[in-house]
Amino acid sequence: MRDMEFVLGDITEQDVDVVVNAANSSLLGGGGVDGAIHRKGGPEILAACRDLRAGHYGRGLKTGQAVATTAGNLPAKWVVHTVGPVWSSTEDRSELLADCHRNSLRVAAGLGARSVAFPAISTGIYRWPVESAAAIALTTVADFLEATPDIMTVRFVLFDQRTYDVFAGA
Ligand code: AR6
Repeated sequence: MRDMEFVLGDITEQDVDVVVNAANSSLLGGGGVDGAIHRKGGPEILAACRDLRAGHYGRGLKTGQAVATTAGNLPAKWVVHTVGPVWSSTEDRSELLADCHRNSLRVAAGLGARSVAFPAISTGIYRWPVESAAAIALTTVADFLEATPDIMTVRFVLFDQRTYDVFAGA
C-alpha cells in the first residue's frame, strides 16, 4: 500500500529504510535535524559525507538535490541528504522545496527503499512558513506516490505539536 503518515517525534528514532536529512550544501553537518542525525548516527555518516565532497560533490550539494549515505548507528538503512531553500519573501523558491522532496524520493526508490521519513524541510533554521511548506511537501509526495510503481510509505516526522497539527491537517 502506498501511504502517507504523520508522527510527532524525533526523526533519528524512526525505524524506516530512509531518513531524509535537512542538510546544507556543505554536507558537513549543522544544527536542527542535521545536527541530530550526525550526533546519533555517529562518525560514519560524516565520513561518508566527506567522501562525497572529495568526489562528485566537490562544490557541495546544490539546493533541491539529494544524495544518499549510510545511516551509521541510526535504525534506518540510509540517510538521504537534501538541501532545502532558505525562505525568501521576495523570491518564489517553492519549486526548489518541491525538488527536495521529489529528488529524495527518487534516490530512495533507487536504493529500493520501501519506507521514507521526512522532516519539515526548510521550516526551522531556513525559516519557511510551516503552512506553505506543508502544502508543497504533501502535494509533491502525493504526486510522486501516485506516479511511482514502487510500494512506498512516506512518514512525516514533526518535532513540535504546531508543526504536526499543520502537516496532519493539510
Ligand atoms: N526530528 C524531527 N524534526 C526535527 C528534529 C528531529 N530530531 N530536530 C529539529 N527538527 P531544521 P532547515 C525540526 O532547522 O530549516 C541545519 O543547520 C525543526 O523543528 O533542522 O531545513 C542544516 O545544516 C523544524 O520543524 O532544517 C542547515 O544549515 C524542521 O525539523 C539548516 O539547518 C526543520 O528544521 C537547514 O534548515
